[in-house]
Amino acid sequence: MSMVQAEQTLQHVLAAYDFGGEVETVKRFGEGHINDTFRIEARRPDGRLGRSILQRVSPVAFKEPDKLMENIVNVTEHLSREIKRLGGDPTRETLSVLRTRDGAASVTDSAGGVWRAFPFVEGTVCYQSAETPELFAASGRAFGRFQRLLRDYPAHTLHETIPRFHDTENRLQNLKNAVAADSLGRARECGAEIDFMLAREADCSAALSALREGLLPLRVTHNDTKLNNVLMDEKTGEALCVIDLDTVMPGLSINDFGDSIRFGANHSAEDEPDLSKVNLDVGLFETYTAAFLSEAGDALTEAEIRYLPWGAKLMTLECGIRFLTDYLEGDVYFHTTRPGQNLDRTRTQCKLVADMEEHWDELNAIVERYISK
Ligand code: ADP
Ligand code: GN1
Ligand code: MG
Repeated sequence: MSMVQAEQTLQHVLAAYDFGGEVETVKRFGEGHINDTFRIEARRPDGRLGRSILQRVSPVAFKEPDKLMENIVNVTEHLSREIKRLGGDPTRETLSVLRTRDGAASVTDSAGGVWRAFPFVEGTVCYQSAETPELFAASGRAFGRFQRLLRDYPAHTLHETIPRFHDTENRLQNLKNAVAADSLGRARECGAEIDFMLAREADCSAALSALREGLLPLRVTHNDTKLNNVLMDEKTGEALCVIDLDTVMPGLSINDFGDSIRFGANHSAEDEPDLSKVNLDVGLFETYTAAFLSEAGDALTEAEIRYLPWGAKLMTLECGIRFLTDYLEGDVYFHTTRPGQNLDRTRTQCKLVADMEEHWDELNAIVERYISK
């Protein structure tokens, strides 16, 4: 799309909404890997600036955006009711979908792109790494609470917005296919990483087998529980609002726990090229476990708690598999800002998996302390 076309598209989308006044600025915003996110500033009649988030839903990731929006509307309405019932402030503690002038949950541009908007949650900060253990604990309470607030929501009524999203067995198969195709001739650069993943084929079935055997239940899960998918209160430092609800669907609670550990229980960026800086922090694992279970605890079964370390390892392994697949396929899924970024991301995940394996007994001993407490 040319710049002129892009500008026209944006104008068409902006016109569909009442942002509370005349739109003054539209700025790319945030560091998400998937959607195109903009911050809108509009001048209100009282002279103050009102802000909103406008996003184009990624067409690569999400094939059925209408169903995705139906999930988000229903889940945020449920969250809003629950938060109100508990005496909280739903305008800050959950996202809510901003309707178009026609009352729709999204607007489609002439190229078929689907856009939606949310009120900007003011007075919040979005962190890219767990700068302090307190911050990481706060995110654990937020995702634990998310799990608890949705415990009575009928999971089967949610659409699967990305089929087989955390189907690690299938993710490995996709990697094998990408290696076989090797469409860009990149496989020779990443032999060690490919071997690392293939050597863990049996692991890829650990949680799925437990699900098939009825040991782990299907729940309403977020499925993308990175620290940067929760907004922190600027004043109190407490986690306020869980965002990025595109992948809310039936899933495993251990994966929500695990993806947070993957991203946050270390002190390096996801794409850190210097692997000597990439280490699992067992203390942060413990911190997050305590925080997550303090909110989600009684909503989870003993088996779910026992499987939490598997959630951490599998989410990290799976994410590495996905980064590597995308690297081999030409970086078509995850946003990249430099060459080799998806390979660096793959390598950090391999290093973290190796660390988890090294500390496996310790991780299991930590979660064991929360069983029947
Ligand atoms: P992606 O799927 O691409 O990660 P997100 O929905 O997570 O997209 O949004 C990207 C970034 O935009 C977030 O990390 C956050 O910084 C910011 N953001 C999203 N929604 C809001 C909101 N309602 N209020 C304030 N910031 C937001
Ligand atoms: C993507 O959208 P974002 O940046 O929060 C991805 C997650 C990955 C993550 C890796 C819909 O998350 O699954 O774990 O990147 N989201 C989707 O950083 O694929
Ligand atoms: Mg995000």
